[in-house]
Amino acid sequence: MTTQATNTAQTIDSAVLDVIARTDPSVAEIIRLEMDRQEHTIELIASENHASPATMLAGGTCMTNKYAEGYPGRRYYGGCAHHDTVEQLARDRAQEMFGCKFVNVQPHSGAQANTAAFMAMMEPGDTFLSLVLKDGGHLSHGMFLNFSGIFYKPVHYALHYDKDHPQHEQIDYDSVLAAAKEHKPKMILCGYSAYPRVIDFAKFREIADEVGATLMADIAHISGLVAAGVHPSPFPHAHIVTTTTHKSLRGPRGGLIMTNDEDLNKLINRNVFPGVQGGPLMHIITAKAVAFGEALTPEFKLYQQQVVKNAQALAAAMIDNGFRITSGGTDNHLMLVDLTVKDADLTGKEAEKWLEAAGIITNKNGIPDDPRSPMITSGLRLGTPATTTRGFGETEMKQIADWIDRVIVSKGDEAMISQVRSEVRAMCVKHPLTHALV
Ligand code: DSN
Repeated sequence: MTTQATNTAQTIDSAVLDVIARTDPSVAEIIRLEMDRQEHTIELIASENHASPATMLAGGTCMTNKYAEGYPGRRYYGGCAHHDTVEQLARDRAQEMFGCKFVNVQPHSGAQANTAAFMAMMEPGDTFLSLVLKDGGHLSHGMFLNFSGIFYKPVHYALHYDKDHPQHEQIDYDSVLAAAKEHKPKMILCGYSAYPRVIDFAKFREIADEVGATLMADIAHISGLVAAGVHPSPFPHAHIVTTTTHKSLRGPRGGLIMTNDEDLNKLINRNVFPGVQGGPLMHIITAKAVAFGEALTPEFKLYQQQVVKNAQALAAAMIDNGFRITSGGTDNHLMLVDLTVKDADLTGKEAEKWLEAAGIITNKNGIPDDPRSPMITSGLRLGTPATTTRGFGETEMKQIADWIDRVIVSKGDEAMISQVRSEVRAMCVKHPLTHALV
């Protein structure tokens, strides 16, 4: 990366802030503080990333000024020619990226995508089978306060819980089959928010076929890995695939729904608009097109390979430091750290707070079968998409594991936090985001 490139990114950032500051210095200052936070802390939240300046800027253009309800060539408003072109481009790129026939690029988020997908596959009151939230599922996979638990009937499969079993804390496909046979769900859902292992989509499809269910894969977390061929694809196995666009895929905040089935595609389109959404966010669809273009490059494949190598290096270093990684390791971009083997009283809540003070951003997360509440937890979820974007490799992962260990073993000692904070800052300065992203 050249100095010229670094300067370009810094110039863009300060030019954008100057424009905002002329109208609204208060908001410009908030953005400046957040830029500084992102630049000088280590982001280990598995669902976050740093989108490129091109992606972020595309999302801040005049494309926001247009109502474009409908789809390319069939809109309810005039003046949509360029919105038709960009939406079609985003669709074409997403189809190429995931090797599928139909894509709806309009969902505002992953939860919106899942809502429309559920409506395309089921009637209210229908039963679906998913992984229970506490084992790594997602709110929109049947949590009782979410639309999915209010309007549909969730039943769940489990992970293996048997320390002596080679697949301890991994999906128990026998339990999936048994639950499918018992409950005869209309739909089976796979894809998770905190699951570190490869998902066997072919096996899920076999089970779905055996009970006459449709198969939905929510690949929100792993879609960047899937696009790069670093995790097996849910196609051709899943009938419907949903994802967010801002996690490992490194695009703007948003969602996608994909299928190979023409009839399902019609149902998906109708259920996104007018089913659950009005006017699409055309500026975000424009930014999605930019990010998908980036995801089709050879550099993106190398990036995703490094994301997995970094996760494996971080997991190994955490294990060396005496922590337990659930299921014994990771095949993807994330891991769950069981803090209790190191210290039975330690909670995810405390560890998250101490690490944030030291400039290492994580989230507390339940571990499989966690007796503690989701606001306390026995674990931390760590992920490597964002740190890999800024150019960290396996050496930095080992260093990060050592910092985490020092902060946690010190039980949040202020002097230790302050020491680690300054070392973290120095590493961030050595790997500037502005440098990495242009
Ligand atoms: N909130 C996201 C995550 O952190 O995994 C899931 O939507």
